[in-house]
Amino acid sequence: MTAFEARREDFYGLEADYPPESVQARDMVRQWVTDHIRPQAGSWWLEGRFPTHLIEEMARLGVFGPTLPEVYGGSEASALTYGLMMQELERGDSGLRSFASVQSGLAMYAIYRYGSEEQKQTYLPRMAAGQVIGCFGLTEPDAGSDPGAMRTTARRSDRGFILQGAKRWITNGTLADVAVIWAKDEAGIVRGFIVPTDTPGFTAREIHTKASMRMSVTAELYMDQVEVSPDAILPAAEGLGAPLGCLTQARYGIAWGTVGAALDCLDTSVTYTKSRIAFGRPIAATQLVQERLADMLSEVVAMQLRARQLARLYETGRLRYPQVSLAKRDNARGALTVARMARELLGGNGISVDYPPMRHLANLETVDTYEGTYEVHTLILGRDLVGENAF
Ligand code: TGC
Ligand code: FAD
Repeated sequence: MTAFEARREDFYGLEADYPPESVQARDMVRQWVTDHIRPQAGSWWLEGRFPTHLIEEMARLGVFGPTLPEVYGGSEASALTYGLMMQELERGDSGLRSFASVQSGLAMYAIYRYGSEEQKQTYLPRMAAGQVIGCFGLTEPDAGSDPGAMRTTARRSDRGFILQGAKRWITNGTLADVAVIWAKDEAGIVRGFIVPTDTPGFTAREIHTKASMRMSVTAELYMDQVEVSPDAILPAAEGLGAPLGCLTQARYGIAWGTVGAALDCLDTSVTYTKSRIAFGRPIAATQLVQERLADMLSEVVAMQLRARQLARLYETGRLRYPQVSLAKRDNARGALTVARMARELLGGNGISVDYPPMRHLANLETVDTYEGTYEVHTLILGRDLVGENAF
């Protein structure tokens, strides 16, 4: 890395406080993404294909459940290390980070936080190894921002529980071996279930119409009288707070991941504008282009500071979910702003997947929406400020 590159990557010198193991994990993931993802990302994105052949390599990098105890296949990594891993995956493509976020922050975390000891031992080590893929079914066709309005039901049967309903926009839905499904019981209380996706009555159908997040598999799930055994229920999950607790983990990963997408856009813009000649000189030597680059840097630094402080709060047990909402909301929006500026600076080339900004820009439209839209996080912050629920 040249001195110029190092400066824009870490303009405020945050890395000086990073422990060596965090830097090492970040660099390892970054190198892997450079070697295995970047060269193909544009074509996989156009084809609408997730590189499933790389799942086991991702597992070897340790990006699935890294913060979990070793006994469950984790490496007891810090929140900072986890964040930096997500940053490097999303530098490659938001779909790659999404795959890891859903596997780790949503599916594995749900089992770790709300599962029985037997469920943890059965699933977590194999999920960390990439041998079992998970998905997380909360959103429904008619319940997205307001998951409390879900219609999927779980009623007791002689042999366990019967699930009935549909989920929509489920990342990894057709790749998953197990789905963590959220459903209301007879009393209307939200419960979580680990559902093997080969259970009779369970169908996953891929959504092929996406113009965003194309390197990620997204699906609809249908459950028609799906009967699961009594030990499929997550015993410690009772009420909407349980799935929302999982969202806090994934939103934390997004706060970091978006920094990676923004850094990639900034890097691409600097390199491109230094070599692109117009009116007899590099466009980087014009004032308007430099202003644009400075604006991008300013946004990136603000995003990095939010993510870094979030890691500190997490590691010291002081993290409150509205703080995560602020970082998710503003980092997703910040990355979108940076990607849009990068796309403009690349002119006509900016709309081609031969360069990353348009791909990041399109992906970030999803990132801005999923895990709580900009408006939802605004209202979470409003409620935190004034104590009034305005949803
Ligand atoms: P509300 O009354 O606010 O909350 C019910 C209970 O849950 C608690 N809680 C949370 N706990 C932990 N983390 C959070 N983020 C929490 N948010 C709320 C809350 O304290 C309460 O506990 P208790 O003990 O008092 O009962 O419930 P509400 O129905 O008013 O919900 C409001 C709202 C809008 C905040 C919530 O429903 C929401 O966050 N909506 C957005 C839905 C969303 O983000 N869906 C994401 C689906 S998953 C996904 O998109 C995966 S993308 C793939 C990837 O990550 O890459
Ligand atoms: P809606 O809730 O219908 O919102 C539509 C618009 O109305 C938004 O702009 C919203 O901000 C606004 N709005 C809603 N309520 C209010 C209000 N009170 N005040 C002001 N504005 C409001 N979900 C999962 O469960 N698992 C997954 O793995 C998953 N992966 C996803 C992958 C992709 C590619 C996408 C696109 C989505 C994914 N989601 C997943 C779903 C995602 O979380 C939802 O799309 C998101 O929460 C928004 O819900 P919705 O699409 O139903 O929009």
